[in-house]
Amino acid sequence: MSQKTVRLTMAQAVARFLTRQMTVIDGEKLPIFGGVFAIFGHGNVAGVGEALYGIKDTLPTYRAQNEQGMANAAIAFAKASFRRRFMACTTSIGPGALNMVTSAALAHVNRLPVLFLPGDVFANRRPDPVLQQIEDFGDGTMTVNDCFRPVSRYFDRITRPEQIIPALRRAMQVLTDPADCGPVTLALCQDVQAEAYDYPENFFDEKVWTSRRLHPDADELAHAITALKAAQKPMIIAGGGVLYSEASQTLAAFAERHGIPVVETQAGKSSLPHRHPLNMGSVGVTGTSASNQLAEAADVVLAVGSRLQDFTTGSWALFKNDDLKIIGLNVQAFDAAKHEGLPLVSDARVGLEALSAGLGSHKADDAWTKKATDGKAEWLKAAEKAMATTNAALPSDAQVIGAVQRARTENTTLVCAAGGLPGELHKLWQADQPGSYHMEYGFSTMGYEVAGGLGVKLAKPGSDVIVMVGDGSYMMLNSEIASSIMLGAKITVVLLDNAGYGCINRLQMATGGANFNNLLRDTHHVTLPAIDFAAHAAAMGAVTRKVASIAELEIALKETAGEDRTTVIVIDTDPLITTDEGGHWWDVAVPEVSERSKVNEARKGYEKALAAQRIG
Ligand SMILES: Cc1ncc(C[n+]2csc(CCOP(=O)(O)OP(=O)(O)O)c2C)c(N)n1
Ligand SMILES: [Mg+2]
Repeated sequence: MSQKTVRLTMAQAVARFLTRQMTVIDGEKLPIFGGVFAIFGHGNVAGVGEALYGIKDTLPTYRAQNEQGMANAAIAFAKASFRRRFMACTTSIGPGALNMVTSAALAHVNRLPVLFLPGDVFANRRPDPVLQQIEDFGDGTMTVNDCFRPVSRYFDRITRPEQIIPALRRAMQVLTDPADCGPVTLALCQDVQAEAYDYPENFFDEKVWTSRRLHPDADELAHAITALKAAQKPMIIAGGGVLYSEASQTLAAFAERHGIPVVETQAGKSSLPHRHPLNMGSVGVTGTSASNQLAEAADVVLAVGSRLQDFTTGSWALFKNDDLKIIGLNVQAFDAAKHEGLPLVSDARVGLEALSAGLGSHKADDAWTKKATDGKAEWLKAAEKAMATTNAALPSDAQVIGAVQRARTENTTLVCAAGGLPGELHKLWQADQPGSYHMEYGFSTMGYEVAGGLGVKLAKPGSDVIVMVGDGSYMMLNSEIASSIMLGAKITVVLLDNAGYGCINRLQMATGGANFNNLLRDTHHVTLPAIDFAAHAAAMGAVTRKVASIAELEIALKETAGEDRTTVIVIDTDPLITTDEGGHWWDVAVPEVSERSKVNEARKGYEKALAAQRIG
């Protein structure tokens, strides 16, 4: 057999292969990789660096400031693209590679595709120990990149140039698989990156990837239809899978036709427009009163594209109906069968269509649907009150959210991840378009916000990206502000400075703890830091404002809307106030013995709450 070949280094083969992977979105053929984020060091500059230079006009390389930041931006790109497109990230060996491990876990938890290409030690081991090689005393094959194994859906180490052929094929299969997709790590040994091989030319043929839609199994479908027909009080949980399946319209039609109210998880928020009469809003620990009262009573819960994490299930104490049945409509069997769920392994859109066909004209009891719409009307009043403007010197997070909400356009995408804001936003943010609410709450990684905002902007250049972030998260990772300015990718950052880790301080108080080591004033210090966040962001080139009230915030949001540069607006907020209405208990273990009476009291309350938890 005489296969045509082309002589390339392994790194050149990787680069060329990436440029040949395509997809089709709304009838338009696009490269499936939106670009490569890169921070070079000795472990990748000569091999991968030279190869990326060769393709820079086809697949752009972006220089970031921090490997975790760039990886978060890449992951946000994939999330904002509903997993239809993704990015690659390359680093040197050692610290550069390890800086991406947290992001790998973030992508793993959130089931988001991203290709990591960390450099690795010399496969030939001749210069060992190379700079930044850790040297395991008992295992000659161990390198820092082994840390990626538990947080990658597919991990491989490339120690010969031809290994990249099956590895890249497998990488693409994982990245594009709706059930298995997540981070792929190909650790590229430094010497092998530079080694040449005669690659078959057809390895670089253009390949167009389409999104696979799994159809349900006939028996699983029949069981789910029977359960739904028998339901007196059915409810739908909309998870991230609804968005990734682009099933919003189908879900709306399903809810309307069968009179079933919908509640949304953090990842699933914006599945239905907030105005939709059957959208009850957020559910669980940070749920609306409307959603949670339905969840308490529900007998059949159709969980669509949800991992059912503890914030959704109120640590499994939310659902109080003894006859509760969960139908797990999910592409991933692992999720579909959780908590004795009736599995319905399927793409969300296809699954909902099949269920609807099977249900025919079956409709939930009118009284149940009315309970839902009444509950929503009541909730909306409470939400409006929480978000109303104020003259208070230190407004609440909810009041800031109100101002941002009033300034938003139909093009706004809201980005957030950690702190007190996710809970308040989950309850209060009024999302319209699918994907206009971008919350990383699978891993809730502090520092995701700014970098994530950049990734969203790269994925949706026409979108007005608003990042809401706490002072703590900002301090952890903010340097991709500089990248956003370099790339002309404007984001608006609203920074809420409550001088510390407000939400953890509140959690500490709720579990009987003393105020300790969360708010800056409760820390061991010689001087209390008074951080000038506006000056800090301005030093990176951002347009900045420090505002003293909600009224000033509204003006600043208006004034800076036309700026073409990343803008940071800072406002001081109260660390103690949150929206009381709605919400649910969350299982955070309280010490069983303590010398502090407050802890003992909290423990009593904790044990009582545990009694409501469903086991298994
Ligand atoms: C990387 C990381 N470290 C620690 C935590 C735990 N944690 C969650 S929220 C939080 C405090 C966030 O502070 P800030 O951003 O100021 O928001 P606030 O709670 O004040 O609203 C901490 C420490 C986390 N989620 N991520
Ligand atoms: Mg804070």
